[in-house]
Amino acid sequence: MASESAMARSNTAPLPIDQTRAWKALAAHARSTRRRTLADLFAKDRRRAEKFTVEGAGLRMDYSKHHVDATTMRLLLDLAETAGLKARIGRMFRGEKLNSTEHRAVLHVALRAPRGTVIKVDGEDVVPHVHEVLDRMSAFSRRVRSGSWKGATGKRIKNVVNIGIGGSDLGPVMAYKALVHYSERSMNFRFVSNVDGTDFVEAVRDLDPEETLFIVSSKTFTTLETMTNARTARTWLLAGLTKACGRKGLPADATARHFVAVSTNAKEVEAFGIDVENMFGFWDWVGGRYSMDSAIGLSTMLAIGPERFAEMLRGFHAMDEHFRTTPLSRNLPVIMGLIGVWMNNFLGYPSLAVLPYDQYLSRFSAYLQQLEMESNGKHVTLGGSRVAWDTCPTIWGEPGTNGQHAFYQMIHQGTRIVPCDFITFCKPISGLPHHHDLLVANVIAQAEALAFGKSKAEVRAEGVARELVPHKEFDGNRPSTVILGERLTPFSLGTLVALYEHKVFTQGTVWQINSFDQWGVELGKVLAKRIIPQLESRRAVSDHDSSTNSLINYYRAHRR
Ligand code: G6Q
Repeated sequence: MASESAMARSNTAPLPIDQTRAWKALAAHARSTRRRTLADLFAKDRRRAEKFTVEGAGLRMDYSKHHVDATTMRLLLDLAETAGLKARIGRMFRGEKLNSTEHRAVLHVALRAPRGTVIKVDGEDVVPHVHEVLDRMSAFSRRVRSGSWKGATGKRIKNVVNIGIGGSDLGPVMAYKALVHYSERSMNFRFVSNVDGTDFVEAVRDLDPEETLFIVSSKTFTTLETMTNARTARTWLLAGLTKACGRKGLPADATARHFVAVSTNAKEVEAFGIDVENMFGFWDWVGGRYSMDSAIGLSTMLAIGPERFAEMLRGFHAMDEHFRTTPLSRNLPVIMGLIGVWMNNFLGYPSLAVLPYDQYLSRFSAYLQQLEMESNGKHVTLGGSRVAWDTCPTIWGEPGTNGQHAFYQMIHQGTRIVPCDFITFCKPISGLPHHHDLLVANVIAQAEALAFGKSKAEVRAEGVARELVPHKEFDGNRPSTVILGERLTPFSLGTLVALYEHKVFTQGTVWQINSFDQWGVELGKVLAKRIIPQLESRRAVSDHDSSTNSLINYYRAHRR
């Protein structure tokens, strides 16, 4: 079987993945093992947990509670081989332009490459540029955190508001919440993303403009939501400062003292009134959803400081190295990705719940929704033909134990199987070890209950009334993965995010799709631009379908 790179060299399209011998073998294997339960698998092999647990970069992943055996894993690894995964990992790390529809390299791994590593794009080493920006971010963060950077009226900055959306928001929000324990508690961090004006209003309602710094985070610096919020922020700031300055009048550099930008678009940044000296750049080879460790992470660095940020980058890099160098059979992101393919394509489970048992990871599932679904929610292959197999499942989840008191009912007794990723850490941050034991007992118990359930006989033996027995029975046989880290730190957060980034890469490679573009978000944006003036127009609208016309006209009649 020729790999993608061999195909690319010979200029022929790869065989569709579902036509390959490896795929067909997995389909046959799935049919022949359909009736086998997790209880059967565990009963047959006392060393099962040990055999189906892998470790890397400080994380331990137990995937023994999946419907896999040695044959399944061999066939999945054959599939990875057939898809040319190993070679493609090398191509990503070498800076090849894997994002074929945008002709871009895919180099988030360069964002955490140590100084001295050489990674070239179009013949130029990009790592020195990465470190030049990191150094500038560090110097800036030190000034703000120490109070030597002053606002226009001479007050120190106490509030940082990140304005961005999608990839320029979800990572920063998730990372701030995840690492708030390590943050500078004398400062407030807020995040504004939604064009809904209430997002901005609520974020700044108790803030003093004299003490507030806005980071406008936008790769393009043209995004409707972000630029609308940025302009509103500038108006709010200047109004507040004008009042504070009174007769002295506003200093000429007022905007520049309270606004910095993270962008690739210097021209627009300057046009907005932000000093390009205070612009932190990144590059077209960093996708938005892969950018939380680039300058887009400036709010994270301001919160936790440059040293802790560097520790987070070391965590990312540790997982990058694990992914790049470890044999596929012991490679965490590869195994995670392949198990996902097995469940999605061969067992037919259409969603994945990601359930962190760590309150600090409260936005982790939301972050992964973008990372996974924007990357792999595609129906066209790299070659441009329609895929004949399913791609990304629906990703969802909330932190445990809260989820247990909400939607776990469906996970345990619903009609659809929902595979789960449970994530937790051995050592608590809270200083309340008893709470932590309760938390961890719950995550371990959930995985056990899902896998082994409770039979009718067991329910009866508890003396349950006959008519209640069917309601209290648990089928079990429901798959889950348990990911354990030592403690939630900047380092372990980096490893965890990189684990999922490379899982996405693994799956995108098998599914033969481009995980690095996002054309699917365009159409709605274009149509909204057409509708905006129609909402404000005095004339009734009739050039859409009847539903769209009626929604627009109803809103026009009721908008004020
Ligand atoms: C992510 C996407 C998207 C992007 C936002 C914000 O991979 O590209 O979520 O991050 O649309 O874009 P800007 O940073 O350009 O404002």
